[in-house]
Amino acid sequence: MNFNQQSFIKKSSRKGLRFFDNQPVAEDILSEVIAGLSQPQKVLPAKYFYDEQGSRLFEAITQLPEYYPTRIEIDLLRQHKESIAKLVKDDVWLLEYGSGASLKIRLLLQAIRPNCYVPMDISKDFLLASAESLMEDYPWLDVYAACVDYSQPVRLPADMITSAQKLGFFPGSSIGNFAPHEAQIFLQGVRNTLGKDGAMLIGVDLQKDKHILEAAYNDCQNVTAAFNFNILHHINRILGTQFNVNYFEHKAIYSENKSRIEMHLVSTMDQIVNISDSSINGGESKNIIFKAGETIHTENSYKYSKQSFIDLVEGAGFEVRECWSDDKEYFAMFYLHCC
Ligand code: AVJ
Repeated sequence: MNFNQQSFIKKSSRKGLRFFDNQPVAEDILSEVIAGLSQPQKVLPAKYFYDEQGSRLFEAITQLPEYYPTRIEIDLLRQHKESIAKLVKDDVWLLEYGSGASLKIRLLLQAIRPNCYVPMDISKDFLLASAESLMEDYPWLDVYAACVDYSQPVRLPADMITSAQKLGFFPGSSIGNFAPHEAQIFLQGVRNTLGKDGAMLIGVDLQKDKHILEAAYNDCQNVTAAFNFNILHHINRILGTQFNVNYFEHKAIYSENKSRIEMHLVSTMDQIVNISDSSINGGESKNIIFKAGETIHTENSYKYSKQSFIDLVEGAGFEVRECWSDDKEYFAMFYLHCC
């Protein structure tokens, strides 16, 4: 990722909103997409679901009857927000990874009243729009938005470095998008960003019956399918490729032995998709060949037991201070402290 610091710190036109713009550039996206689609099992990084349309589709998913994680997590935040507020210091900075619509954070703001809220998301327009409406509703809140790809090491600008306590917020079981070994590396990076006195509030989807899991990713209204197809629409728009989504089908299955939901796009026929963008890299071009039935693996969503998740976070330099979950133990929220 190539960038120099200065040019990215902007004063958004929106009143008092500080904004750090480090959105990935097309070059990097092109080489990442070509690399992924050139593998024996074709893959596309899940982060490319999230253009503005993708962020909206995900918000729609969170409203679906089959998609239980968001509802349970919101209940847990409502129930325990006072306990969480008692655990953090008055001048805390709240750093949210993958903030999306910044809806869940609203449940904590009044109780915690952070000194500064730092929403981080790869979807720039959605991030800025969400930050703006938050500032309208919470005029006392200082917001410093950061358009970043948090799956990569994030180097925050100097004026985002503070001696105040930092509370990381990573809801929704987005940690599940990382394979466990990658999740550990990511959490170690977060641990370093939060510092010795830091803390982390993280939501994780727990292992459960396969049918409940598969229903959550194969909803009757096909919103998840639309979300899955959107990765092709997004790539077509930014790289000028000609993927025809009608030549693909949505598939989401639970792998018991890998303890993960896998989402795929299945090619319904033999087809060739050319990936080249003369304006990028002097016209790097490649034909991607699909056989009928071949898939693009678009997302993993790993599910944990409470113990396997405790092992993961302890291995990344955190200690578990609190754990809250619903009666059916479908979803858990952990409050961690940096060791
Ligand atoms: C945002 C990654 C937590 O894996 O459950 C929802 C994304 N994918 N439906 C998840 C998603 C399909 C979601 N995360």
